[in-house]
Amino acid sequence: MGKMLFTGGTVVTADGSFTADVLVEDEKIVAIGMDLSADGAETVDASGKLIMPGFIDAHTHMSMPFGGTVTADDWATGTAAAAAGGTTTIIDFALQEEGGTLAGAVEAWTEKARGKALIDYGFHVAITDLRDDIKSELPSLAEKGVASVKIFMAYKGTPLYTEDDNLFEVLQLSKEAGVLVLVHAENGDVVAKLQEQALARGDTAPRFHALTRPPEVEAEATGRAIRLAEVAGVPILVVHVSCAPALQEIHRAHERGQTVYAETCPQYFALSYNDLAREGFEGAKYVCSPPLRHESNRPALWNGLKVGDLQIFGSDHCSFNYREQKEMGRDDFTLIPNGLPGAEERAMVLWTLGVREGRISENQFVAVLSTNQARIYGAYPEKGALVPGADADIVLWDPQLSTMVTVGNRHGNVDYTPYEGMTFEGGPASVYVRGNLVYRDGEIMGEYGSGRFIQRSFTATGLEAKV
Ligand code: DUC
Ligand code: ZN
Ligand code: ZN
Repeated sequence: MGKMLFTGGTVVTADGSFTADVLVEDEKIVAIGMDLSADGAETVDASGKLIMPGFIDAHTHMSMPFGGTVTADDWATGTAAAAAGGTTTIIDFALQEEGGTLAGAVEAWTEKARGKALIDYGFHVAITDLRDDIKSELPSLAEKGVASVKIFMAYKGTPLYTEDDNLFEVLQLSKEAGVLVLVHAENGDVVAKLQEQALARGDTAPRFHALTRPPEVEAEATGRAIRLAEVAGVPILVVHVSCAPALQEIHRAHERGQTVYAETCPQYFALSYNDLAREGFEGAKYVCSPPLRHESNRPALWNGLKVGDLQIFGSDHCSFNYREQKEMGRDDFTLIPNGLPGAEERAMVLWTLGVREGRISENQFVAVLSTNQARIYGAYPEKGALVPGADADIVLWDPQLSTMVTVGNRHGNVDYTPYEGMTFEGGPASVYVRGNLVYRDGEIMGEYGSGRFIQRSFTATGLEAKV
């Protein structure tokens, strides 16, 4: 690509909003300022639009085997959905196979993305089998630009489940290895016990998914993981915080001065336990973990985003079709694959319920969708920032856009949407990855396979990004 000049828009960053032109050349931002000269550049009229750094979604599960099946979105349809939501980079979870290596996980995920990714991407590796050779292998992950690992404290009875001793050892090793540890915090033993008891009583409907994973089970695991990180003396990141009691544990850690990062997700704001409790088997469409909560948790979560206890808003996009996939659990809620699509709706949900309702500012919107993610995950300032030298990942956000979500206007590969019939305000008019147009006015414009792997590292931030 050549040169491009975005004119007439309002630049919105994590720090402030101002009127400026943005000049792009050779996939990079080269200048931001008033009345920049076009000088042969193609001009893009951004009037009436907000010019934001491309959104980063560091929580997706594309083509991932899980719950006896594989997620419905592959790297083409999943990144198309993400792009249509203004996302220019995803960081996806590569799973270590039982008996496999961390490098094997990265290789397998590299193959999944090959020829399909429409936007840039990175990986976290989920460690599922912590053998001695894996402990020695850990530092080589960071050298590959894979600067984060995930541990599942939940899903007892599956290879994902990890005991405390292994979680603790990974935390201890993480500093030296240069990787940030992410945790899925739910007490797997207690969930398994509650599930067994529910099934024994004949409680098989989807809503028992939530009733066997109460908020306290998430809060307990969140507090435990945070304390283990404190003992190990390292930062930790808690993904998909869904409820007030779990957030309270994070807030307490911040009061003690501990470095704890935390993510929350759109489904915990736009959907609730009432959806899971819908008539018949309809609730299966809303099964994800941690589960959808009672609405009373929302004020605390909004406050967490506002004051910075929650720094990241990720989608946890983990899509399964209703037919044949969610249906696997018709007679037993524990067999419903856990996960919801949300990469496409993530920013719209946050704009509609957050910015428009005055709960967070447009700058906080950019921070939690983009800048904080880049900083915390070691991709800043190449990603997550509108500054000279950064990749020209740009969203032209149209605050006037109004979208009624229905399965037919989604860009993913799922046979339903949990947001069916909801109307969201604001949305991306066009989306550029390294200056290349990938999405405009409802249409995918980019080339599948053009997304690039991004190397992440903590050499600049030393695992402790200030956000
Ligand atoms: N939760 C989900 O809902 N799906 C994938 C994994 C997870 O932790
Ligand atoms: Zn999880
Ligand atoms: Zn997830």
